[in-house]
Amino acid sequence: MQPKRKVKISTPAETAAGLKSIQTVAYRIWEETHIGKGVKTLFKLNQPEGLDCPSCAWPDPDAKDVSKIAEYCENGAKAIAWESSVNKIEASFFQQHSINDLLEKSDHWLEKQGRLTQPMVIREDQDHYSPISWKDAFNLLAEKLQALDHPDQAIFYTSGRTSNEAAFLYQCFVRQFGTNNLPDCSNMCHEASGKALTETVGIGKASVILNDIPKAELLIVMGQNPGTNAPRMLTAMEKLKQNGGKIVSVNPLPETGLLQFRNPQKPWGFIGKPTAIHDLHLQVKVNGDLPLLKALLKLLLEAEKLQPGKVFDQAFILEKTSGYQALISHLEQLNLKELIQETGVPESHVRELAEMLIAKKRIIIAWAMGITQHRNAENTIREIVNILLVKGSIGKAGAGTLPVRGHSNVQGDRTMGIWEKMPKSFMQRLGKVFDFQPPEKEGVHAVGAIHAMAEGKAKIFMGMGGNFALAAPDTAKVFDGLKQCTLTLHVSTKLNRSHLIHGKTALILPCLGRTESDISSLGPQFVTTEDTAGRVRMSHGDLEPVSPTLKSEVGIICDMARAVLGKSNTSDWEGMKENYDLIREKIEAVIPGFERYNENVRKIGGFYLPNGAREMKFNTPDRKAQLTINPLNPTRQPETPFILMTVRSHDQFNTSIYGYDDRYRGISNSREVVMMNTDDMKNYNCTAGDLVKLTSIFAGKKRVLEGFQVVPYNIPSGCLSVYFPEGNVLVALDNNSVESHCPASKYIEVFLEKLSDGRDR
Ligand SMILES: Nc1nc2c(c(=O)[nH]1)N[C@H]1C(S)=C(S)[C@@H](COP(=O)(O)OP(=O)(O)OC[C@H]3O[C@@H](n4cnc5c(=O)[nH]c(N)nc54)[C@H](O)[C@@H]3O)O[C@H]1N2
Ligand SMILES: Nc1nc2c(c(=O)[nH]1)N[C@H]1C(S)=C(S)[C@@H](COP(=O)(O)OP(=O)(O)OC[C@H]3O[C@@H](n4cnc5c(=O)[nH]c(N)nc54)[C@H](O)[C@@H]3O)O[C@H]1N2
Ligand SMILES: [Mo]
Repeated sequence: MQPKRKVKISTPAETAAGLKSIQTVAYRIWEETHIGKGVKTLFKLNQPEGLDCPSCAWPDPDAKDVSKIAEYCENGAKAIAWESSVNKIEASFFQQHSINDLLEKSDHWLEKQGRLTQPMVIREDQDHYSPISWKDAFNLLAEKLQALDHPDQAIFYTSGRTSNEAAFLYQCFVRQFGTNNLPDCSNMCHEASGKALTETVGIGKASVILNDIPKAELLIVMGQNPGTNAPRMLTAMEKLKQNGGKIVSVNPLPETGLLQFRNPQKPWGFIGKPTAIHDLHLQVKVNGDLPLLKALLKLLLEAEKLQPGKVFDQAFILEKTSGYQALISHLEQLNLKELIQETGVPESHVRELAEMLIAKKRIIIAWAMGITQHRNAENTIREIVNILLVKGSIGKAGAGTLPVRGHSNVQGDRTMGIWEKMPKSFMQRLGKVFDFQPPEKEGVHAVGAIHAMAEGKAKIFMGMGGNFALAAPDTAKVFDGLKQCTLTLHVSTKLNRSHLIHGKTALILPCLGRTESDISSLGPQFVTTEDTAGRVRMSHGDLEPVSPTLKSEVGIICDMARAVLGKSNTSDWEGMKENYDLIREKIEAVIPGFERYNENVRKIGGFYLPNGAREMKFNTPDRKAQLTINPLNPTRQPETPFILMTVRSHDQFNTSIYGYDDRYRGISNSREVVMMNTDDMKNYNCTAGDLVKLTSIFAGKKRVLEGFQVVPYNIPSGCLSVYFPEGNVLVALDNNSVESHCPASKYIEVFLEKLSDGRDR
């Protein structure tokens, strides 16, 4: 057996960003856009009146803090270059390439072919996509939807790049059609954060804003790789360090962005001395976080007993929280040594972090997928909240919760109603404003959608952006489900695997990207987005669209709604399509916090949505923040030797694979690798480059990934790491979080078997 691409291994980088990141940006922009186009866009990026970067959801600086140079990062720039590619896919491309031919190509190759430019269809027994007019495409969709026995047989997925305006209209259309089947990428991302935070502090979003970070005395970054996935966060972390704050990372991997940083925004930042980022790294075992947090709480409690009132914020606890006594009794029953042993972290490090927590009052805890993509994710997040609450560290400057969102508008999409179970108050207002009776039955989430398709209960799958076939867990099962559908339809900018793993009939509807100008018969329109900190701002693209045939997402939804809803139509789809201010008026009428939306969003920097936790007002049933008791991790199958996590490389945006180099980790030329501890390698008689087979067994069923190359890596013994989405074949559909059904993509129990020697090849 030979690997498809032979991995090259070098020493992981010690410093994030710097000169190399500028060179990488310059190269990518040149390669994709031939300079002019991409550079023009970069200078508008994340400026108060410019474009909201389509990459991650990290907040932008306030207008007064924005320098004249662009606020961008290497990976934001790559996302821009990738979207504004000069390459195009036209009808002739599909004449040349059959589905089977395209299925042989890599995911990198598919997106690299450039932007989709015209609607395409493939019908039963055909093996090539062919062009279809917009009108016929909408009529075909209408015909298929109307032929269903019940609206719940259709599923309407959303990825997180969709604007507020498009997301609001989309959910409105779907609910008028008659279903709440609105799964989204958030179901596989921060769903657990939303749930655990809403229960404990009354709002499922971050309680801090960008300006809080430099004010914190201690920032703990858990299960997040900011250097790659939210690089602009490093600028805020650098400021925190300059103000004397401390940073602690909790991660099975020593991620480069958490070690040192050279700020590429500063004129000579890339040649001067780098800023050291973390003061302490706790190298936890995968999912060692919950016992770690409990151990920390226990150490804090011991210290509080010695110096009452000096460690805990007793006034805050008394006035603002419920559940203190129960939590204390629970902690007293736990055994510190056992907890520490479960974390995999040396006791001295746990004690060092506890000392920092004891001494500090303004603490922020940030987290991302390393915490949420676990079976017990909600428990871990509630434990994070426990620590912040006993310290009184929420609702004041420089203190609070920071779940770092992924996609650039994933938080806004949820605010707009993209959720399978929106609260009654929202549904009532929606029904009133649009004069219809919204469906009451709860819809399916992402995992539920796959079950529904696989069991034949759902027959139509529509994706508003995204790449569901690859992003979802249990690849084989998703593929089967999608293939059984009568219709699959995707509104997309680039070709991806979800277009190839298709239903009996399939449609591709190409749309404008965020970087492109969106001009209706009434003139230029802009859209709005919400970032991780809950700020809503406008975003203008100003590149010429890659093709005049493209429609905006808003335009597509309005035309679709008119075709599908026909006479039962209660909305002014035509008016809203031409004038996005009319959509914002409706959003204002339905969703609290959007008062004078059109006026406020035109102000430089936009506006913040209300956030009770930020003001120490907890919107829970007893109006207090909840201290909770969370059971320890469920026991794993004792015989499985490894826990595997799936992570992103430095050269991808989710399933969009920009290239094969994970520069910071020193892994290049291949993504088919497994990062492995050197002691484990010895035990398995493995050397670098050996090919191995990984097998996960869940509920008696085996799933296999073969031919991956071993990379010796600084990862705890007993833990392995592969890249997402390649690792998704190993994630069993029902291996998900108990409470919010987020796939446990970071907790896959596996066996490893050596197949052949790297040295022989
Ligand atoms: N350039 C770029 N930017 C992106 C994305 C992208 O793909 N590319 N994706 C966007 C999206 S949608 C999202 S959700 C975010 C994702 O941002 P991240 O959450 O940073 O992404 P992952 O690569 O999944 O990284 C998870 C981190 O958690 C660690 N980890 C894994 N398991 C555990 C564990 O059990 N405990 C702890 N403490 N740590 C663990 C991993 O080592 C890794 O450092 O980024 C967004 N931004
Ligand atoms: N094993 C494992 N699985 C995971 C994860 C993991 O860490 N491990 N992470 C999960 C997470 S956090 C997430 S968020 C999901 C991501 O899942 P998705 O959001 O479904 O996937 P993306 O890769 O972000 O989608 C990429 C596609 O979106 C389309 N696109 C890009 N821009 C636009 C646009 O402006 N408009 C429209 N309409 N389409 C556009 C392009 O065609 C592109 O091919 O994956 C999840 N799956
Ligand atoms: Mo995400």
